[in-house]
This record gives sequence, C-alpha cells and structure tokens, in this order.
Amino acid sequence: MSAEEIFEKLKKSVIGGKRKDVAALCTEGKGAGIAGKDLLTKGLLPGMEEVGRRFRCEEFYIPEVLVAARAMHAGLEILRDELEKQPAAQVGKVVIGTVEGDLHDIGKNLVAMMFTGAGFEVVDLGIDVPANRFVEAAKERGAQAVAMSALLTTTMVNMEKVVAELRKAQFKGKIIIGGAPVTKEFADKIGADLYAADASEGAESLRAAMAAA
Ligand code: B12
Repeated sequence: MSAEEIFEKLKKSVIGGKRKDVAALCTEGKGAGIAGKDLLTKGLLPGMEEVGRRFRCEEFYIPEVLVAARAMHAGLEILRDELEKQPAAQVGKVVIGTVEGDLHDIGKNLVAMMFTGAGFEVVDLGIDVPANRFVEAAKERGAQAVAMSALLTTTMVNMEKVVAELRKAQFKGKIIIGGAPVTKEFADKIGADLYAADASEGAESLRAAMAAA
C-alpha cells in the first residue's frame, strides 16, 4: 500500500471506529518507514476532524464518537514510542491534566507525548482534574510547568481557577493552556503564561520559555 493509501484508510478507520484496523495500519505504516508524525497528521487527526464535523451536524452521536476516540487511542499507542523519543537532555518536569468537568483526553494525551518527546518529564493527572490537584501535584512533584487542556466552553473557565490557585500557592513555573475553544486572548485574560494551538507548537513554546527562564 502507498503512503497516501494508508493515510486515507487510517482516516476512514478512525471515522468508522475500527480500532484493530487503525492499530494494524499504524503498524504497517511504521514498518514501511512512514514517520509517526505523518501517520498522525495525515491519517489519524483528519479522521477525528471529520468525526467532529459529523457530530456537529448530528450525523454522529456520542456512541459513534466514543468508538472513534477509542480507535484514535489505539493508533496513538502504536505511535507513542516514536512521538516520545527523548532527546538527550531533560528540560524539566511538567504536570498535565484535563480540567474539572471535562472528559476529553485525546488532545491532552497527544500533548503529553509531544512534551515527553521534547525532553520533559510528564506527570499526567488524567481527566476531570480539580484545581487543588493541579496545585498539589505541582508542589509535591516539584514541577517547573503546569499544562491544562479543555475542550468545552463550559469547562475552559475552570482554567482561571487553577491559574489563581497556583499563583496563590506561589507556584513560580510556567502555565500553558490549550484545547479547541481556548485562545491566546483567553490565556492572557486569565493570566496563563503560554497558549498553543496544537501539541507540537505547545512543546516548542514551553521548551523555549523554559530555556529563557
Ligand atoms: C472525541 C470527542 C468526544 C469524546 C471524548 C473521548 C475522549 N476520550 O477524549 C466523548 C464522546 C466522550 C465526548 C463527550 C462530549 N462532548 Co465532545 N467531542 C469530541 C470531538 C469529536 C473530538 C475531540 C478530539 O479528541 N479531537 C482530536 C484532538 C487531537 O484534538 P484536541 O483535543 O482539540 O487537541 C488539539 C489542540 O486543541 C491542542 N490541545 C489540546 N489540549 C491542549 C493542552 C495544551 C497545554 C496545549 C498546548 C494544546 C492542547 O493540541 C491538540 C492537537 O495537537 C470534538 C469535536 C472537535 N472538533 O474538537 C467534540 C466536542 C469537543 N465535544 C463537544 C461536546 C458538546 C461534548 C459533550 C457535552 C456532548 C454531550 N452532549 O454529552 C460531552 C462532554 C463530556 C465531558 N464532560 O467532557 C463539543 C464542545 C462544544 C463546546 N465548544 O463546548 C465539540 C466541539 C463537538 C461539537 N462541535 O459540538 N466528546
């Protein structure tokens, strides 16, 4: 199969929630020497985008989205070792989580992988993480950065509380936020240090900010 065919099949398999096919295609692609980043950005992510479009148009409902998310995760697991390949030097420790009330974790997991690949040690708190857990984990683990993800307009507001509590607890590290509804303006408004639109940009800007600090 050509690379283009693999990308196309990957996209269709994510949309169809075909977990085993997604895993097999990622394995085949890797075996054929296709870069993990390409399998991600040309196959998996376009598939999830289409799922989002169909969900918006009410062609898809929660069950279809859930199986697609599961298929996406199966693909990410196959790509994990390549996306997380560490550079020689460690650049710091980052605590990451999806904010309270929010169960979306695909983007957060991708960001965690990219951070690992950029040389960060990642402490992943998972989903639906209340403000106090971000603060406790940052202090207990001695993190130099906190990263938050939100996919809902109703939960992104919880980021503001986390920023306020981190500042109150004298957290001196960087705070980076992201997720589909989040913007640079919002990050500025709530006092977060950094915003990035995607996982690789996030890893790059956090690395740059840490190097400058
Ligand atoms: C998959 C999905 C689900 C799955 C989640 C499964 C899982 N394990 O994650 C399930 C079915 C559970 C779900 C549930 C719901 N969902 Co939903 N879901 C989606 C969908 C289709 C895809 C999200 C996704 O994974 N995208 C792929 C990843 C890779 O992209 P991403 O998360 O955006 O991450 C990228 C960037 O944002 C960024 N990023 C993300 N986080 C961070 C963090 C940092 C620090 C940085 C730097 C960058 C960064 O990097 C990533 C890419 O590199 C979106 C549609 C969409 N277009 O986003 C709707 C969507 C987010 N969901 C939506 C809704 C409404 C819901 C529900 C309320 C539906 C319901 N009626 O119950 C529930 C809420 C559940 C809850 N409490 O959280 C709406 C949100 C609308 C809004 N603006 O508030 C969306 C936009 C769909 C829509 N158009 O209506 N959903």
